[in-house]
Amino acid sequence: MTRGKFILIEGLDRAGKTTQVNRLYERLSPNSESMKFPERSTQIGGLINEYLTNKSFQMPDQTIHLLFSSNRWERQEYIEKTLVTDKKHIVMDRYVYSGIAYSLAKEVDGMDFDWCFGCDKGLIRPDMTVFLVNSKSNDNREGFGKERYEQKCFQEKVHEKFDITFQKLATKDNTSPVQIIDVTDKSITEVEELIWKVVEPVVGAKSASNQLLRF
Ligand code: Z5A
Ligand code: MG
Repeated sequence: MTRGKFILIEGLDRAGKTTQVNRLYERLSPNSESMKFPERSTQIGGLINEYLTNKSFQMPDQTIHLLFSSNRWERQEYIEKTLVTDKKHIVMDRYVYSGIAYSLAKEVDGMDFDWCFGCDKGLIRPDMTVFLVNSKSNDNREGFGKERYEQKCFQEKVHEKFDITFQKLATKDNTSPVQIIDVTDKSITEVEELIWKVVEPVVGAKSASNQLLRF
């Protein structure tokens, strides 16, 4: 078997990403690993966690952006080993697109798309990204509002910036496609089936080589 496939689930807050990452990971088990960003268990992840959960913990917007990116870089070797050496699929919860969209939504002078993307250039790129969209607000779902970015008007801006980011990072030959899935009024199981419909052909296809895609 050639290398495993890298499937990324993105979406706004409480869209159900973690729920669906767990479902997909189980479906692909034992040939799968699940991962998430921010990966809060590392030293860098600890700083990110403090920033997200403690609103009085101050940090320049540039610094926290670079920490989110560093957090992805520190896990690259592990991602490569999992896909190429272990030949397992990875189901990922948030990654580069979240990194760019949330920072762009802050509308900080100088932090334009190129600036935000610069530090992520060269990271391993997913074979497919699934973007969960809910046309109703997710703010009634459990846990919403506890962390720094969880405010309705900010989330609307983030949605807009996700769309821009997907357009800017689209590849000409449609390697690494983004599939948008509308989860409005759908049950967890219904969403799971919609995701499986687009992911199954990707995980079922043989890779021509062990070569990984890169941003
Ligand atoms: N961030 C950033 O700024 N830069 C970066 O580079 C990265 C991230 C990587 C924390 O992320 C913050 O970091 C996030 C972006 C920023 N800030 N915001 N906002 P996180 O991923 O750690 O956040 P989280 O705490 O895990 O929340 P979440 O990921 O947004 O939630 P979710 O994973 O999408 O939802 P869930 O946990 O699967 O589900 C939430 C609840 O809804 C739960 O009770 C479920 O049972 C329920 N649920 C799920 N699906 C359904 C359906 N279909 N129907 C009904 N109920 C459902
Ligand atoms: Mg989550």
